Amino acid sequence: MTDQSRIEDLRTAISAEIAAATDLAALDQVRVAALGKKGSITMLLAGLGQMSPDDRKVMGPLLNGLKNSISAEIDARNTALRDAALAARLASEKVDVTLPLRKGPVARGRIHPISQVTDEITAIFSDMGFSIAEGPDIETDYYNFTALNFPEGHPARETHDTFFFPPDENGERRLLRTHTSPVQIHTMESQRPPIRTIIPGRVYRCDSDQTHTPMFHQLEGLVIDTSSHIGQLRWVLEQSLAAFFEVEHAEIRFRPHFFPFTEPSMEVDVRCDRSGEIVKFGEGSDWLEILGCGMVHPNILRMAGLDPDVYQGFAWGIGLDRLAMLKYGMNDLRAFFDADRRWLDHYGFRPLDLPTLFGGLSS
Ligand code: 2NL
Repeated sequence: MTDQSRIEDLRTAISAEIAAATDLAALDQVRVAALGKKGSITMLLAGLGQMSPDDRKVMGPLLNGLKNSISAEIDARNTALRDAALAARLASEKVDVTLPLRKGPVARGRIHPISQVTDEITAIFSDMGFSIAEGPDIETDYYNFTALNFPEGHPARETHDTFFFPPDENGERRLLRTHTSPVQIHTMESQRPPIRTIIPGRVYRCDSDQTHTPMFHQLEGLVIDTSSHIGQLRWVLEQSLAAFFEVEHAEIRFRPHFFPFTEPSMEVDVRCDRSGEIVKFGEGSDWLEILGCGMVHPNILRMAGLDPDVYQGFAWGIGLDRLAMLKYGMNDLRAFFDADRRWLDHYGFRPLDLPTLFGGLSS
């Protein structure tokens, strides 16, 4: 075999390796094996020094030609592989700008019906000049019961109905508030009349069945002034119920009742029509119990530092969960607390459709 054909065989072998390299790392291995410090072509070139001048004259050009052409082949393959890699990346990262936009949180998110109803009632009472107050879910026995004229031994003070925490080092048991009334006591203690406030919030009772959940939502209202009276209470309730149910007129009737914190105490029914699928308010010959109310008990005013011979007040309490069910036609209370996206997609409200009196509460 001549030197020339040995060089051609080597060229053919390296060329095949170059063609077989499918990525840049593999191609670099071929380059090192041929042209690196100990590469096959490098070693042959190094052998030129030991040759006779005649042999060197023949082999020198042949080997240098081999080196140059393999170098050029590697460069060409390198360029081709880079181009292919770039083309693949461009293809895989292609963005179709004609696709519709994915909806953001503002478009996809939904406001829970309880939040919606709270916002609606807040808008109604803000318009009437009421302020909105909030307070802690964890309360003391004093603010939840004593200051509200619950006598010692009242059934609501039993562990049976109320979630109590273990007693602290002074033997005092904190509890989860069973109504929002403690916030009204804090309000009476911290500001002078006239007071016109509503308090929405979570309340807790040891109760769980088809129509009761251990946590539910209440909204209470409190008005205290030197001449507050039942006629004003009736007007406030009728106006706010008509606004809430988005009807011209909401006729109500008072039935005598008992609450420890009011005297006299009344339960309130609202006129409605229950002959169809959904309850219609402001018409019909039926009555639906909707809330409880009364004139603030003098003991409560006294305990809060207000003279009952100077000040009088009225208060009411209403369940927000049932109110939401009545207005928006939901029949299972427990679905409120399931956190089921499908339910919320159906019954929830769009976050930017804020309820206002001028823009419509629920439109
Ligand atoms: C209901 C209706 C009611 C009140 C809550 C109240 C608060 C203070 C003083 C007097 Cl600080 N009253 N709130 C009044 C009447 C009814 O809630 O059905 N409750 C069980």
